[in-house]
Amino acid sequence: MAFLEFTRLDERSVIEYVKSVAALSSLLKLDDEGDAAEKLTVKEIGDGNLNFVFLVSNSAHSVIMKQSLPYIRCIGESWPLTKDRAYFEAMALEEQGRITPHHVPQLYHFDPTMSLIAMRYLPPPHIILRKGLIAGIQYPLLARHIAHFMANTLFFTSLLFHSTLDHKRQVAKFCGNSALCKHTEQVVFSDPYQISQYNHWTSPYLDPDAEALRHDNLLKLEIAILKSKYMPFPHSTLLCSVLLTHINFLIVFCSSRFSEQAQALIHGDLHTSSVMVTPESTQVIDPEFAFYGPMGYDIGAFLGNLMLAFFAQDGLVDQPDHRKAYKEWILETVEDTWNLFYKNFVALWDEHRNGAGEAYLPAVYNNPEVQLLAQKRYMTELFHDSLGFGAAKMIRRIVGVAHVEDFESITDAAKRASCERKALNLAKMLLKDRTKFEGIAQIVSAIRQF
Ligand code: ADP
Ligand code: SR1
Ligand code: MG
Ligand code: MG
Repeated sequence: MAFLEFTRLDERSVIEYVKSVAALSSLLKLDDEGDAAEKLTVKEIGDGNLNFVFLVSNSAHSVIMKQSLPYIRCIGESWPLTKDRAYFEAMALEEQGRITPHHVPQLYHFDPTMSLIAMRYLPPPHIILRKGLIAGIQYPLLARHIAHFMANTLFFTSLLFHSTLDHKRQVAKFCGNSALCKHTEQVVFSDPYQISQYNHWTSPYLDPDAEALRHDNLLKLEIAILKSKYMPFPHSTLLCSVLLTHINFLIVFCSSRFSEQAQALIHGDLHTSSVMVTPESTQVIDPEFAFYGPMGYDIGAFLGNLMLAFFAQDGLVDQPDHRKAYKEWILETVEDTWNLFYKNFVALWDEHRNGAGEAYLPAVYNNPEVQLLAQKRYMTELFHDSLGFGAAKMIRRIVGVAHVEDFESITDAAKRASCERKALNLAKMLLKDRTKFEGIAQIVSAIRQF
């Protein structure tokens, strides 16, 4: 069978597909003498929200085949979403794999007609990090690895490394991923703060909390500022004018803060289900939301999801004390991730300050005091962005369309709501007061108080 037009694959047709592609046949040694071809097994293992994932194996090798259909898997055909997302995922896997090969599965093959990616299978004991966090497993290298992944992918795709022309070329390569950005604008930055048919929460316990979000104008202002950093300029201008008609007294403040940020190639969905781990290995998967956006969106996604895991712990065990040491480990990981990210990122900046990056004049780098000031300012703004985006990601997972297994696996609804409320209150505080925090240690202290 030739796959000349888009065809939805199933466990049977995946085998036909693999046989029709030389690169995959060769990986699986299908043309060799012996019984590898006959023993090919296929299993659909997708447990994510959007796509279908097949594990194809035989005695020679195992390959992951990920296909995007023109809708959202966890909702169904009633919510269309372009299948072109596979193209951006393939490009991002390639780019991130080039920058941090030890933390990204190798891309074997991409078929734009079939919206299909073939990549390296991450074998057991790799599991999805979120599942490891629910099971109470510690990963001693996680902070170091994820900080390395984020510092390198973000620095090497930023204007601190790129010339302005290269940067614009790169931005253009990913700007077509606008449908996925639009989706995020809706489910992360808009719906949790308004009535939406997709929103849900642990009702009736969190009914007043969800309603309070919809009436909190200051929170809506903060989320609008972050949304405008996330999305392209024409939208942010529009958003600003809409907002201004409602909150006139904030005109001056608002117009000085609104700006779009094509800061770096971001993963775009870096929650704890986009990371697969063993105690020795950390692998980042699923970058289908990748585009040139604000760095803080990735850092915040990761930190915010660790915080969700922290607040879920008390609901996952009978006695809160049972996970005391584990909760401490999560907090250490939050702190280490930011601190190591900071250290790695600034080290890359120092190392490449005489490179092609044009964001700062050589005069800035030639004066140690000014250079230090420039770096301090940059990193402080990034820290505050990360806190804001992290808070937004926490809120959307409690009252928005897509929730997280950390809380969903707490069967007692009253207990679940109590854990979710603490996370929600922390997130609201972070969103409003993020610029008052000077370092990650203060955030950890604040988390302890909830
Ligand atoms: P979605 O975009 O639908 O969220 P993911 O890329 O997150 O899809 O993949 C869904 C699931 O498939 C993951 O949670 C993981 O269990 C499995 N998976 C995806 N990629 C790999 C891989 N390279 N190796 C092993 N398992 C994988
Ligand atoms: C219907 S929202 C589905 C969510 O899953 C993905 O992983 C993204 O986070 C998206 O927002
Ligand atoms: Mg996923
Ligand atoms: Mg995905």
